Amino acid sequence: QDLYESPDYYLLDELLTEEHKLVRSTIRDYVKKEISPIIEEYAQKSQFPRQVVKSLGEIGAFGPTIPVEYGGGGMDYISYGIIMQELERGDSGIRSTASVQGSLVMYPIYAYGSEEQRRKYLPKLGSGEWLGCFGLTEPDFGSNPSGMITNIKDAGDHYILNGAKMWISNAPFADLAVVWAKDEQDIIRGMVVERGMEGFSTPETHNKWSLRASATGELVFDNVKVPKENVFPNVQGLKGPLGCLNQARYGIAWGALGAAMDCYDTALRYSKERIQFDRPIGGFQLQQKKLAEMITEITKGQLLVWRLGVLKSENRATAAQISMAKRNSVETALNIAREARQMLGGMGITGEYPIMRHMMNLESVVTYEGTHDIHLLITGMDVTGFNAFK
Ligand code: TGC
Ligand code: FAD
Repeated sequence: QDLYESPDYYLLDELLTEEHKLVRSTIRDYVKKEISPIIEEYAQKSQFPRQVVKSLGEIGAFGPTIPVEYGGGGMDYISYGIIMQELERGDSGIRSTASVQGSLVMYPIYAYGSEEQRRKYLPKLGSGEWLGCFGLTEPDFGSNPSGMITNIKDAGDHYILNGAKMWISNAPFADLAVVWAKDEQDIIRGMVVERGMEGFSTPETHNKWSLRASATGELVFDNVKVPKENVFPNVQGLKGPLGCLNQARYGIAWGALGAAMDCYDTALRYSKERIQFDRPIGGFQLQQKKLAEMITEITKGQLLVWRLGVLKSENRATAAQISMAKRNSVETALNIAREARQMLGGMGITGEYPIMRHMMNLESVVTYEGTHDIHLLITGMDVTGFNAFK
């Protein structure tokens, strides 16, 4: 990894500012020193490296676009994308931890929360002192979160929360959860539920073959008393959680390309070193075809996310544009991971190389934050005007 440089076939570095490049080298250095040496072992053991929460906070990976006064980084969306790209070059699970904390926990508190909520939670989340999680998905409502049954009932100065969330990243170690639940008028409301509140538990989900270095769990609410001041005052309805997903999906669009770059880089190096039939396998046309297609798709993806980043920084990116980029980057990365794994032959299935880990991780990435098919239908709806969901 010492020599690592991200592929730049179309001289895209010329589109980046000095600040963008500084952000990239800072995160790249961090991944090289703190993530790459340990990640394979944690993934093999299926353990979350808890120590990264603090260090991710220290390097500014949490809430890069949130204003500095609230504990964020005050950066633009290209910087945010670059951070996600570099983290996911290390591991999708590490990027997940940062995505959830920044886009799904800090963002809603910042965008929908009261001033008191912002001041109370954001600095500690930004620094990594606290870890958060985001509860939208339920056992019976994944792609269609509007059907959720988790609910709150008014009880004077507090609400009583009941229900359960499933597949929640960071849940087992989270200090707090941003939870979406229906009120008595059937309106979706967002709130902060803190660890330690009576009736709130977070059992871990075991036996995953994917994102093994990221902790996943349930959120179970059994008559939890949630103070009214913990409910977000500034949003109601499904657009609340979906607005957070726009932030996280944008980061994934950059992040998945990071995983793709690592697979490509690994396969390219291997193809130059591995001798079969008395020559490097990179000299065979079929291997070159794979590499040529990989770098083509990475380059197309880079252009797409860069342009999306510009639009996002100007507050002009639509949800449908973000959806397209998430789907395209993850599909690109999955295809590249599968081809790259084959290029390494038997070595490709071992933990000596990162490709199989990326490949398995990406099976979650293509599913969460809206599955590949859901994103196809979002684009389909956008271009035809017909809603396939209703
Ligand atoms: P629909 O009737 O279309 O919309 C309801 C309201 O929401 C608004 N809206 C959006 N607002 C902001 N951003 C978006 N992307 C939005 N999409 C829709 C819409 O305008 C409407 O507003 P209003 O004011 O009219 O009420 O909703 P629907 O029930 O038909 O569902 C649409 C659908 C299927 C696209 C949506 O529900 C969806 O995206 N489903 C996928 C679910 C999903 O992505 N779940 C992710 C869970 S979190 C997660 O996976 C974290 S993994 C993190 C990690 O580890 O990195
Ligand atoms: P389902 O919705 O049951 O979908 C099953 C299949 O049906 C999919 O192929 C889907 O594309 C297809 N399908 C569904 N509806 C349609 C349709 N209308 N047309 C065509 N095909 C359709 N959620 C959170 O809230 N917070 C988290 O932090 C979080 N982290 C996660 C971490 C991991 C590791 C995983 C795997 C998931 C996580 N999720 C999280 C949940 C994730 O968002 C859901 O898994 C995802 O939205 C899909 O829901 P589902 O699994 O219930 O699949």
